[in-house]
Amino acid sequence: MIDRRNLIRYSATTFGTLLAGAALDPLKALAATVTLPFENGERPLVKYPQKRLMIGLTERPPQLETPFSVFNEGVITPNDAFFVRYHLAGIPLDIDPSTFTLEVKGKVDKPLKLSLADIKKMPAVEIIAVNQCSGNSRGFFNPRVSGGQLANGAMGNARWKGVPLKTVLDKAGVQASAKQVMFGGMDQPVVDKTPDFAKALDIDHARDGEVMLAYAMNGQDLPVLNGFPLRLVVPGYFGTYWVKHLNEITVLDDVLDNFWMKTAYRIPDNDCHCVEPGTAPKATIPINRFVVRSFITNVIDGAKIRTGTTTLKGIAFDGGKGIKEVAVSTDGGKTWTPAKLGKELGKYSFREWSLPVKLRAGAHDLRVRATNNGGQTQPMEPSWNPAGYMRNVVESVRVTAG
Ligand SMILES: Nc1nc2c(c(=O)[nH]1)N[C@H]1C(S)=C(S)[C@@H](COP(=O)(O)O)O[C@H]1N2
Ligand SMILES: [Mo]
Repeated sequence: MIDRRNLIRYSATTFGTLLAGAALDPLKALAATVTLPFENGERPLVKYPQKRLMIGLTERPPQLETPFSVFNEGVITPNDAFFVRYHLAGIPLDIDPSTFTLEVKGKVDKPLKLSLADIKKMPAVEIIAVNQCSGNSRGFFNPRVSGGQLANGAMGNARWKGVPLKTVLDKAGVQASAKQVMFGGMDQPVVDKTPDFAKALDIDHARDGEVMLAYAMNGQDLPVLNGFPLRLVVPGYFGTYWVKHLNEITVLDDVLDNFWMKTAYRIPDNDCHCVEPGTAPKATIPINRFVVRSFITNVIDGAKIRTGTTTLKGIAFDGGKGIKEVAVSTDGGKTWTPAKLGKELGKYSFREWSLPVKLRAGAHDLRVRATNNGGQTQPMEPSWNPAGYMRNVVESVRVTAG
């Protein structure tokens, strides 16, 4: 088991030792479990360096889901509770920040090799933005689909600090033929046939000034499992583009057609990005921006609460237009009342909301629905796609007052 004192003394270069020595099977050490609200939802609670107890999805590589109660603690997700998603078992554990280099190459006039110190010398920017896995909430899909069976904890909201990707691309001098920019991290497949993880953004998106090379999260170095020492932050876009341990940026004069762009992470090419359950889409596009979502965070499904006035609270977010309105229903969606919105922390952040409601004795079906500044909202019925991406149905929280 990991010793708490070790955790406090932890440094990036000892991470590998800690993980190898202590946590390869942290699950049994604790023997505590939680049950997510779908079939086969039993999960171990696990302890990794720099993380509090998290919901364990896989061990190799470590994949951790945030316990949902964390979202009720505050609008910023603490680093030690932020979810972890990896594809490849060969994750970099012993990273020396003093020798780390980021390479910028491909269709550029001046290829670059930047140290972390070089990057930290450039003018820094900060943004509060949600990172959410495409498969967040996949476990609720009906019919079920394959992939990580996640509840609603594969998302988090943090204050990211770093340099705009544009600054670095401009230094390198992007050539006129550029179409996309490819991002590679230090993690690697452990078997040859697994394709290495790399993602790409269109050149205009990469140069929009918002996409960021981040070295800090909530005022601290990135946690190792969240991409130390440098990661891409793509505000409003699904987590798959937020490449961790980022050490290679390649400007392409073509569209990247590797496994991770051409085969995986694709959604049906239609308005709802959905198909009839059980069928395959005719045409697909790469997954991109978040759809609007909202959650009640202070009352959980199945809870017993006191009759009378309860103040419901929660969070809402979207892909970057910003939240315009949040409405709450206590009768399963028949009638709606606007909630009070919390402080605006930027259009990519979670937005808090609250509303006092009066509940008579008996069963109630609580719902929350957000609308963004683009008029987009959440459907009352879940839509389906074969990969289990982009769930954004109006969720139902059934409670009994008495
Ligand atoms: N290097 C690397 N970066 C990666 C991935 C990965 O497997 N390797 N997974 C991506 C996916 S699918 C998600 S959802 C986010 C998750 O970020 P987090 O682990 O910091 O929460 O990382 C992205 N960046
Ligand atoms: Mo993801």
